[in-house]
Amino acid sequence: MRKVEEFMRTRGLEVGDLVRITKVEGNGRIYLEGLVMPPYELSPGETLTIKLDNGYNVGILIDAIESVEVLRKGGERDRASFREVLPKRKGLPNVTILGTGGTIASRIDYKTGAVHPAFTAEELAKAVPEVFEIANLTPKLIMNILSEDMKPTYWIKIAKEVAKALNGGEDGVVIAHGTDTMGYSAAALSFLLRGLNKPVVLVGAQRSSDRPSSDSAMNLTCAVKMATSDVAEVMVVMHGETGDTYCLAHRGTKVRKMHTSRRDAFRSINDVPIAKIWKEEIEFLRSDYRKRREGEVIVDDKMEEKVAILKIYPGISGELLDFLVEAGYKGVVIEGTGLGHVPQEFIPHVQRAVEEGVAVCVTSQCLYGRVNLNVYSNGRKLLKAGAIPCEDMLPETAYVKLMWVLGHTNDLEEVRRMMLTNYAGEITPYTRPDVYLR
Ligand code: DAS
Repeated sequence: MRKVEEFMRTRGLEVGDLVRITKVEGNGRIYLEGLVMPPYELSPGETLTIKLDNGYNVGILIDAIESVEVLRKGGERDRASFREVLPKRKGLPNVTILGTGGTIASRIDYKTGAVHPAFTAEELAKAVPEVFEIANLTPKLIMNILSEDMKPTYWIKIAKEVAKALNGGEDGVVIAHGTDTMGYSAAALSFLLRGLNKPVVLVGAQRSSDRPSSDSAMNLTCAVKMATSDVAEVMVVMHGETGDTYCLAHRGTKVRKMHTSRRDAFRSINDVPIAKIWKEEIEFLRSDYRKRREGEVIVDDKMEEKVAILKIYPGISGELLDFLVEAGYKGVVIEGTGLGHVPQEFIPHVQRAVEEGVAVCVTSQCLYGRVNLNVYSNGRKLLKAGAIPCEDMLPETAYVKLMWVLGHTNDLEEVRRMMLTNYAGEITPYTRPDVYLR
């Protein structure tokens, strides 16, 4: 038995107990109060973990603990084993949490220091007891991967699990997901889930749940809160600023991870976030979101996977596009410069691709603003070559949308019509000046 289990056993400590700990620090003492958390299997077992009132988890070396006072024994709910599904509380909404992996569901492997997907959805939900005050949770682990390993076939699997939960009567679904490709998955689910009638919220973390600075507790709490709202859209909920003050709910087709490590890495691009969320309340930032309604969610899972994104850069050779055409790719999203431009010697390669039936869509690597191929001569030539300008769509949203559109048709005029149809807020009618770097 590890030191932490022995320590808890001999002092009669149980998960969920509210304790005050006296810790020896240098020549002095410090006092910490919090909820006893379950020891992490992967740790050496030298520390007792408690959850402070602000949601942070703190590991305290057993050897530095002078005394522990139990202020309140944990309730049955806190002691529930990781394998139990909690009894439903009358009057609370029902939310399914689908686990797919990522940092939010990971912990540090103390042997190697690497972060590994480890939590089951149950453990994730139980690691943040406050979420049980917001909704009855039904956790379900559907995969356990880092999101850089996400695939279109996994998007379809997730969409089917979401539809099953919502059509089965759940009031909302939360998807615990890695942050690296969360924007892609949020966009994909926005197109795959037709007739969406309840909230679907993707949530992740920039710090693993077993680190004191973890953002997972607040992100998960705000995500569950948003899943009980009347927004019938696919959203991403993550920190709205670096401090533990509020989260933002972003529209799934307009959100992007814009920083490698900041807790507020996710930003709405060319759009206003749907809401600010605190643990207790939601402040809507707009009213034109799709509202909760009756009905059945359908998974429209036809997707063409032979689609690529090609970022334009000085000196790029058109042969890269030729390679994609010869490799049988059916669609290419060009991340053009500025208003959506490519070098003029690239344009004949676009023409050839279109003539061979490949859909070539144009977005901008500026991310903010919208493409306009009518301003400069190279843009006009690109239009003439048959390229499809994609308004203010993010490149990754256009990529996912083109996969979904090409799953339905390979007639290039129909592809153009569908790419320029607004299905899930991916295209805004005009670009608001106040959304730049908001
Ligand atoms: N590797 C990252 C991912 O799974 C970790 C994370 O940020 O969740 O997206």
